[in-house]
Amino acid sequence: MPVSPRLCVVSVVLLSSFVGACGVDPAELDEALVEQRRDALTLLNVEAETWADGSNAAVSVAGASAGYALRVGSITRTLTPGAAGTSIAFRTRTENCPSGSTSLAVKVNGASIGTVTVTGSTFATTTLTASLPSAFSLNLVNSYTGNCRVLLDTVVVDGPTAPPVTTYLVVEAESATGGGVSQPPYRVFTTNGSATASFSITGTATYLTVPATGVRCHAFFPPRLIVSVDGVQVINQTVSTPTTFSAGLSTPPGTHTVTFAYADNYDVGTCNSSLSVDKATFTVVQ
Ligand SMILES: [Ca+2]
Ligand SMILES: [Ca+2]
Repeated sequence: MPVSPRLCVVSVVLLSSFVGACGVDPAELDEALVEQRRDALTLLNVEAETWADGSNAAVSVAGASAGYALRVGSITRTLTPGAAGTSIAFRTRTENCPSGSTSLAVKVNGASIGTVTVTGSTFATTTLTASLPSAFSLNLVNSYTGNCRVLLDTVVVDGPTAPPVTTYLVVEAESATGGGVSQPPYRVFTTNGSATASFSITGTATYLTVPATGVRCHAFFPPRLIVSVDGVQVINQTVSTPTTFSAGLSTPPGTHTVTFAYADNYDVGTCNSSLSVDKATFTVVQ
């Protein structure tokens, strides 16, 4: 979900990742928030009864998805999941099997990928792991004897699990309120003080970077940057040259505050010690 949609500009930056900017004040935005949806794991989900033909009947059966299953003898169908799959799952049950079980031999493009053992008269799912192309011929052969049959309910092809979606939320220090003054791209503090901005995230913030620089007037008293999230210090560093500071986080979804603070101001004569802080960029994992 977008972060504070009313305050964010949306555009696609990269295919596989997103860069976001979302300050408290829309006028402060200088980057874009974009978002990537997690790809669906399931590539294809077929109601097997739709494959019915003269040899394999669609039968109404309690507990079946969509109310029907396919009474399978021997059948070959083309499946087109559209992307490489990693497994195929069969939801099956037996029908009229004196011994309580039977099996389905499974071939993909003519090569065996395994056997589905079918047991009992309630539906259960068996998953075969296989490297599946984006389109393939699926062949099923029931090993039944006599009246023992397989009722096939659904066939599901899954692809690899999509990686977590990462977004980046930028809170400009200029958009914070409190001490210091806005001198884009920085908020500049010339006396000790702090400024705070709120931000909202729909995922977990796992990392924070804060670019800053400072003017040092005394070797022993360099400017100090303190960054807090929800009032808890996460960065406390001296800074007198342009530096990007970072910290690991575990900030849950919701609305939070980030505070940029300047400490250890130490002026000498006409030298005016200061801290310039640019922004806080949060890595957010959905
Ligand atoms: Ca079904
Ligand atoms: Ca800035």
